[in-house]
Order: sequence, then structure tokens, then C-alpha cells
Amino acid sequence: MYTQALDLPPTDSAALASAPSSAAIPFDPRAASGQSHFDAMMDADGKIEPQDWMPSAYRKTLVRQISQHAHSEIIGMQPEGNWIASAPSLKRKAILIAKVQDEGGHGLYLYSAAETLGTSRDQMLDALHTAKAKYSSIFNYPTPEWADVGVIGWLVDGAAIMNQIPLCRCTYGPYARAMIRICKEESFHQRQGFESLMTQMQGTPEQRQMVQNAVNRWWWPVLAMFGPPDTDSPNSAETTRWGIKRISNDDLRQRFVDATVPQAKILGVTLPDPDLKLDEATGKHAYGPIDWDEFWAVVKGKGPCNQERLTRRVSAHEEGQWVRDAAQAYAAKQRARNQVRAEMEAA
Ligand code: FAQ
Repeated sequence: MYTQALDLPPTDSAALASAPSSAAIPFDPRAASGQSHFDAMMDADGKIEPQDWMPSAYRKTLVRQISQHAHSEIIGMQPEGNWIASAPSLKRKAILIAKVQDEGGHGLYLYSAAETLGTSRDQMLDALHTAKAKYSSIFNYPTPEWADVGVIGWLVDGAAIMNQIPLCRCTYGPYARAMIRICKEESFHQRQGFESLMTQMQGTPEQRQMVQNAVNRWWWPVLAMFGPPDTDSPNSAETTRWGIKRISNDDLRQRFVDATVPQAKILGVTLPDPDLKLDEATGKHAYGPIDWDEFWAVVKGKGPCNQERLTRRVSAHEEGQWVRDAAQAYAAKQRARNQVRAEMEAA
């Protein structure tokens, strides 16, 4: 349903691989300043790699976006994770465990990509745990019923892919490469959500109503997830100029609505927007007003589950301290052993 084919060209991995890289435009420190190398890479729509010079504002905005993205994946494990113990069958439980584990993996790739910019994992986690860093608004909503899990797959993963496929072509190499794998997995997540909802829609009237209720709960927060309107998006100008953001918040939102309306019809649910209407001339759907006051309240920590999600995240981190201590003790032991071995070999 959502595949890399939704991207603008170049879309396939061969094209991505053939995009100019730092190696393709040799850097001669005598002839070119760091800035001119960076400018040349921007003009060629090439890739900036960790060892390349980059303007500090480019580095800063990447750390901001990539770390927020990583935090979103990690906090995003919770709404569905709540259902692992109560999934209705062994098959659904196994799928859900794998999906939540994938989201954790995405967070780890993204923290690793952000670390290449010189920010430590501890700094990023500290910012998350002290509520200084943002994470996606969407993960501050509750999942009271089983259908919420399917709707997260269908709509939240669907929105995430729409936003993330263009990031596979962003100018920062480690972020772009991480996104290629993440998008493949998110695409699978979206399909499993849709398939789960399809099954529920073939069930009892109560099950169909449960799906409809979940769609009603998630539709508007998912539209807001794409970020503020373009006219109110302070980061867009710079990130677009630097080839980090390729498609604007509003354009992605519109593409998502246009892709989702036919899927809702197939599923047999109603999207909760009386203003939703196809414009035959443009092929685009008009939709009703998004509640931006609610969005900003959620972003500022006042959503229905902000407190709960952050508290749980902090306690999971604290409870995992012994694992980090054990890993470090083991690494220290290995280092000491290797040193003794090296000394014995040298003697
Ligand atoms: N929530 O100037 P803009 C997923 C903030 S992953 C909270 O437009 P920008 C996988 C924004 O940070 C979902 N804050 O910002 C999954 C900025 O504040 P700042 C996450 C938001 O960066 C699925 C301010 O508003 N995806 O779902 C939000 O140009 C299922 C002004 O906004 C990514 O992070 C929001 N929704 O555009 C996991 C993708 N929107 O930082 C589990 C990468 C905006 O100046 C289960 N990120 N803000 O203090 C992006 O593409 C961009 O950062 C945007 C925002 C598009 C999110």
C-alpha cells in the first residue's frame, strides 16, 4: 500500500546509491573551504557524511530532528506495548511483539545516526527524560481497545511512512541510510494494521463499532502529527534549503488524506470529518479544520498521556541500569584480559 514508490525520484536504492557522495566530489582542503564543499554538495543534492565540515546550524537542526525522531520511536513502543499481554490470539501477540521490537530498533538506528553528529546517547536521553526534548504528539493518546492497535498500524504507521520516505533522500548520509530500512519495516507495520482491522470488520457489529470508535479517536491526532501548517512551521525554510525536508508538512498531510480515503472505503469505516470532500478537478480532498490548540497543548506536555508515557520511560531506563552496568563490567573485563594476553605475547 505504502511503498517507496510514493517517493519523488530518485526512488529506488540504485538511484539512491548513485546520488553524488562526498567521495564523488573530492575535497581539496587547499582549494575549497569547508563551506564551499558543503555548498557544492547541497547544489549537487549529494550526501554530507559525519567527517565532512558542516555549518553548525545544519548539525544542530539534524540533532534536533533525528533525536526527536528517535524519542518518538522509543516512546511509540508504549501505546501498542500495553496490548501485548492482552492480544486476542497467539498470532496477533507474536506480530505485536515483533512490531514493538522493530520500533525499538528504529529508535536505536536513529540514536546512532544522531551520535555521528557529536551528541552522546546520554545527552539525548537526558533531554527526553527531563522533558526538554520533544517527541511526536501522536504517542500521547490512549489505546483503550484492541482496535486502537490496528488503527495505529494503519493510520499512524501510514502517516509515519508518508513523512519518512522523503527522508530516505535527505542530505545527511547516516540519517538517509537509516530511513531506508526503517521505511521498509514501517510499510509492513502499516499493512499488518490494515489486515488486522479488515479481520475485525468482518466480525460482529460490536467489533465493527470498536474499529469505528478507534478511527474516530485517531483521525485528527494523526493529521496533526505531520506538524503545524506550513505558514506556522519555523524550521521548514532552513531544512528545505538543506535538503532535509523534501515535502512540506501540509503537502504530506494532503497526500496522506488522499491515500487514506479509498482505504477507509475498502475497510468500511467512516472518517470523522463532515467536510471531507473530493475535488474532482484536482483529485485532492478538502478536509475540515485541525484543532491546533489541542496539538500545541499535547506538544507542551498537556496531552492525555504525556505524564504517564514519560514516567514509564524514565522508570524503564532506571530499571535497565543493571543491564548497562553489566555490559560495561563485561567490556572492562574483556579489555583487561586482552591486555594481559597482549603483554604475555610481547614478553
Ligand atoms: N509532535 O517547524 P516545524 C513514528 C514541533 S515516528 C511534536 O514544522 P519540523 C513511527 C517541531 O519539532 C513519528 N512536536 O518542525 C512509529 C518544532 O519544534 P522544535 C515521528 C512536533 O522539524 C509508528 C515545532 O513543532 N516522526 O510514528 C510535531 O520542520 C507507530 C515547529 O514545527 C518523525 O520524527 C509533532 N507531531 O517538522 C512508532 C519524522 N510536529 O523542534 C511507533 C522526522 C512538529 O523547533 C508506532 N521528523 N513539532 O522545538 C520530521 O519530519 C519533522 O521533524 C516534523 C516536524 C515533520 C515532525
